Amino acid sequence: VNSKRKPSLHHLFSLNGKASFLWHCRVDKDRSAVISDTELQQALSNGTWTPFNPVTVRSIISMFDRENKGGVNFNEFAGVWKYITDWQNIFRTYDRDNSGFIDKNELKQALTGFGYRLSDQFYNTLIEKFDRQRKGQVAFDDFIQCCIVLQRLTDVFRRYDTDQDGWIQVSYEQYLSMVFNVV
Ligand SMILES: [Ca+2]
Ligand SMILES: [Ca+2]
Ligand SMILES: [Ca+2]
Repeated sequence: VNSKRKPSLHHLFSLNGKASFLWHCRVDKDRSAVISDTELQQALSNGTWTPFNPVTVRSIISMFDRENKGGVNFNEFAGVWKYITDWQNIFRTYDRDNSGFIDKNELKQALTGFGYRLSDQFYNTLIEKFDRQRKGQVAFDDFIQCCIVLQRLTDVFRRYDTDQDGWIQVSYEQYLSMVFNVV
């Protein structure tokens, strides 16, 4: 019934000029001047009634948390907000049928648009890995997570694939270093 609900920031931030006020009142619930994972998670919607993927929340917070304080301050939060809004626009662009989910074909179009060249079979693997709700397609939060992980893994691979032919040969310890860069 609610599959048509669109991902949103719960309309917290529709008024730019009021962002600071709203930030203090609505997102930073404990008034600590730092937005924690839990506080951000509560401010976000994935378009379904399930809680926003905590792994995605952690990925985003750690991306903007420059001092490793386990959350983001007001300035950093502006970056978080823009990042999520950008993803929201991307998600809406590729959710062609407006279903509130990205299915395999939509994912293929999105990732191809980002420059990835992946086989049809690998898209099944991606959906299987990131479809937290077991619907055969991915919600907003899982879509972001899929793209973040794919980009991290690709970046590490590229560092080793110096001739850019899509093949690498790595030793055991190089392999461990590659994995440590991602996990
Ligand atoms: Ca707080
Ligand atoms: Ca869709
Ligand atoms: Ca190579």
